[in-house]
Amino acid sequence: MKLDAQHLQAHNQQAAADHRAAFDYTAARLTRHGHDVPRLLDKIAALQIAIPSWALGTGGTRFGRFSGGGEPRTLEEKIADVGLLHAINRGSGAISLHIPWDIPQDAAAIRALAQSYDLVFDAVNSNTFQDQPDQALSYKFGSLSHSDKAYRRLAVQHNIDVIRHGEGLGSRALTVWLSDGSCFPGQQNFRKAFQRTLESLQEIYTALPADWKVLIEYKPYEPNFYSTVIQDWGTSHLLAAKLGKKAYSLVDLGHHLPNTNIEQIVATLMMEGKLGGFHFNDSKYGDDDLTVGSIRPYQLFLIFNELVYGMEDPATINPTPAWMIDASHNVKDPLEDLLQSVEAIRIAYTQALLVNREELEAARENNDAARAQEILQDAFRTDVRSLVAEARQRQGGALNPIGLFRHLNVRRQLVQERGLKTISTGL
Ligand code: AOS
Ligand code: ZN
Ligand code: ZN
Ligand code: ZN
Repeated sequence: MKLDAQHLQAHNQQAAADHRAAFDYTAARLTRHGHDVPRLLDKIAALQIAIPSWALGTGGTRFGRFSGGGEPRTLEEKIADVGLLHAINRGSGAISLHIPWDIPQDAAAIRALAQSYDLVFDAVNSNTFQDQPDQALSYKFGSLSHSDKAYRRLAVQHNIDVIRHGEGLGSRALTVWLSDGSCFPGQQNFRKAFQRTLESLQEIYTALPADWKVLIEYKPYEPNFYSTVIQDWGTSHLLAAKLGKKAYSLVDLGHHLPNTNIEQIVATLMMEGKLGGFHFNDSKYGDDDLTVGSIRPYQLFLIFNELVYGMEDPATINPTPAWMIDASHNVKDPLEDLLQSVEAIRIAYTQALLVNREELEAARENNDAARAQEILQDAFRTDVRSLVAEARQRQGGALNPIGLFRHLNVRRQLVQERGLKTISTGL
C-alpha cells in the first residue's frame, strides 16, 4: 500500500494545535539558552536510519514464532514496507539487506523500486551462520574460521558474492557477523581460529571495491556458548586495524555483557577513526533485540552523547557511521516497533545535540562531577519530542507516526493484500 499524502496532512491538521504549543514552548526555551533551533531541525531531519530487511516480519525466538499476518513475502514487499515507514516518519530512508534471505534477482529493477520510495541501500549483510539448502559443506563447526580450508573458501566466496549483489544495488558496505566459536573448553584453538578468520577476511577485503567498507560486528556469545571468535570490540578492532583503512568495527548495542560501558567503547573507536557502523536495539539481559529505547533510554542518550562529540569534534577522523536498526521480536507489530525505534534514536540524538559541550569540558577540567551531571541531565530531561515531530513534519512526514499508522489501519490493509498466514523470507 502507498501512503495517501492528503490523508497524512489531514491527520497532521488534527494534531496541529497541540503540537504548535509544545514546539513553541521548547523552541523558545532552547533559543533563550543559546541554541540555534532551525539548525537543530536540519540536523534531526538529516539523520536517516537503515531498516533491516529481517525486521519486517515477526522475529520470534528459538522457541517459536507467532506470525502477525500481512508480513512481506518478497524483497519487493519488504521494500514497500520500508517505503511506507519512510513516508510516515521521513527518517528511515535506507534498507539493509541480508543475503541470501533477500537475493535481488534483478538488481537494476530492485534499485529502481527502492528509488521510487526514496530509499537507498545501506550495508549488505552476509550469512555464514546458517547452511543453505543446497550447500555442499556445513558451517556447523565454523565458517571464516573453520579448521578446513575448503569450508573457509566457501564462506569467503559467499561474502564476495554478497559484495557483488551490493554493488548492483548501490550499497557501499559489507557487514560481517560470524557465529564462529566453540561450545566447550578445549574445542577450539583460540589463536588458530583468530588467524584463520583474519586470513579469510583479508581475502574478502581484497575483493572490496575502492569506495567500500567492511564492518566487523562482534558479540560475546550465542549461538556458541563457550567462546566466540570475534567476541568483543577489542577483537573486532584488532581485525579492522590489521585489515586496513576500509575495515571498521560495528557496534551492536545488544552484543555486550551486562553493564558494559558501551559509550566508552564508542568514544575509543571514534578516537581511532574505526567506528564504521551501528546496530541499534535495546536489551535487559543479552542480545534481546528489543525496541530501541524501550529499556535503557539514558544509556542510549549517553551513547549518542559520545557519537555527537565524535562527529562534531573538528579534529575527528571517524567517518559518519552507518546507522542501522537490528531489532525484531515476537509481540509487537513489526512496523510499529520500527517506528518506535526510529523515534527513540532521533530523540536521543536530539538530546545529545543539546549538551553544552564547552560547559561540560569546563566542568571536567575543574573535576566538577556534580556540574557535569547537571549538564548531561539537563539535556536528557529536555522533552524534545516536539522538535523531532516538527523536523518530521517539515520533511512531509506525520506528526504522530504510530497514530497515523493505526488511523490508516495499515496492518489490516496489509493482511488484506498479503493474507494472514505470511512467512517472510529470513528468520
Ligand atoms: C546477530 O546477533 C547479529 O546481531 C547480526 O547483525 C545478524 O546478522 C542479524 O541480526 C541478522 O540475523
Ligand atoms: Zn547486529
Ligand atoms: Zn545480535
Ligand atoms: Zn541483534
